[in-house]
Amino acid sequence: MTTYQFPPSFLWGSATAAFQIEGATQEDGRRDSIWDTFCREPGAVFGGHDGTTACDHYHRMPGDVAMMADLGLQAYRFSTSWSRVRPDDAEFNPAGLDFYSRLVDELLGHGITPLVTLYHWDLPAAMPGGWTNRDTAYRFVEYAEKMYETLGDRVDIWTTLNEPWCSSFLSYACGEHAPGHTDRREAVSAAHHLLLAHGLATARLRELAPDATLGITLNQTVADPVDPSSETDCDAARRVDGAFNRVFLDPIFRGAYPADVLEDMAGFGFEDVVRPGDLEVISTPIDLLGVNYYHGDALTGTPSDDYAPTELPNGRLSGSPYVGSEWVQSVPRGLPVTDQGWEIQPEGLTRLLTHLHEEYTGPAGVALYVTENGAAMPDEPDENGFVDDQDRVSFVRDHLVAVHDAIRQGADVRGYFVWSLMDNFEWAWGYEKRFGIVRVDYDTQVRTPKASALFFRDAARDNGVRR
Ligand code: IFM
Repeated sequence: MTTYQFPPSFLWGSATAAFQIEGATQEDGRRDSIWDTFCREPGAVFGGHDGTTACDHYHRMPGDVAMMADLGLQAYRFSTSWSRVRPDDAEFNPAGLDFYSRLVDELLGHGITPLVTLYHWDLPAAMPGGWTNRDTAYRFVEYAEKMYETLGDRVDIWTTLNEPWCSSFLSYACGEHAPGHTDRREAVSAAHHLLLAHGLATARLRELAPDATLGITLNQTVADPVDPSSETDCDAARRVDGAFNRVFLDPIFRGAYPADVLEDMAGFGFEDVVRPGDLEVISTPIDLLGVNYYHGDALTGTPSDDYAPTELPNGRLSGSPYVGSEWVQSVPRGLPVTDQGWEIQPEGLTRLLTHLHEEYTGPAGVALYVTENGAAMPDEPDENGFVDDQDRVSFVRDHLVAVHDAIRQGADVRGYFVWSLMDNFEWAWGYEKRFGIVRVDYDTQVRTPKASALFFRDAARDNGVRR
């Protein structure tokens, strides 16, 4: 048994997102987000599930914060809902602002550090054109300013966007997420405007709060060729690394879209949306990079019927081709998988963090945080609702060891946020997949910490894990 001890100030937390847990979608002035309208489209979400009630966190927030405190969580990453705070793209909504203000007070009252994410996909449905409209980026800044005005006296750590790859390519090209479009030009336009929104908001928040910790969260993959000696497989890996990782990392850290990505995506309209000065704004210095890691990909450029995309429960196809790619396919490697079929690959997290540190964040003096990592597992509650999820315990433990390895190799990783605090609305999968370390009984809304929650509580207390 080895003990993996983390640096003294390492932050142990859990993460959620507004639309996935809050419910109360039509209460106290909140109005539709693009996810509310998407959920109403027949076949868009598994079982026709929606966010109307979710975990009812909007009404149960004080109890949820008390539960976090009982679990010894030191930090909580949550998102504020633009649709609750400025519904209909009009007046700001005092009741919406008040909810987040009360949440922050409750957290601080329990000694829990708040990390705010300003955008976790629930764009007000009233925004014309969504993220394909450049104006949305400027509206985002107004919203960010308002959130800072409301919470800035108590919140020090802010991230602008969560996983812009999902809110652009997965949403506008793959059709898997709201608004469910399948147009590559729209995806490129959305990606650029999201990045612009990030840069503009970061610059404005920096003016308002010179000492705040500002950043963005990206979901990242580790793209490996299936056969490292095959040129087509190596090229497939390069393309995916470009279209998934570098298309966001390079503009933020280097002020330019990567040349090979522009070449791969020629004809998708970058030249129509990128205006002079945009990249300077997008590369406004940040202090932290949030990394969401779930698994890597083994890529091949050789078409084969063996690797056909799998059908999602909502009838759509997963593994939609990455935008900008020639034919590429992520190939199963025979690794154990989660309940969503995602391969479990902890060593990928070590490689990802050290790579990011060496190539991007280290030279810029930017800290890394793992802002999401976790697994959907086929939970089986006992008669008391307790889930002995040893599979999730192993997942989290192995990934924590991977983070520890990265730190040992020099990566400046300052914290780990398990996804997720509790079972919640898993987007196109509805409530079918469970990621929580706390079980939610959706009939009664009773919360029951799983074995993984108790494991994580002990790891946070000990500032380390043993394996
Ligand atoms: O549930 C999501 C979360 O909203 C964003 N990152 C990935 C999680 C699991 O799919």
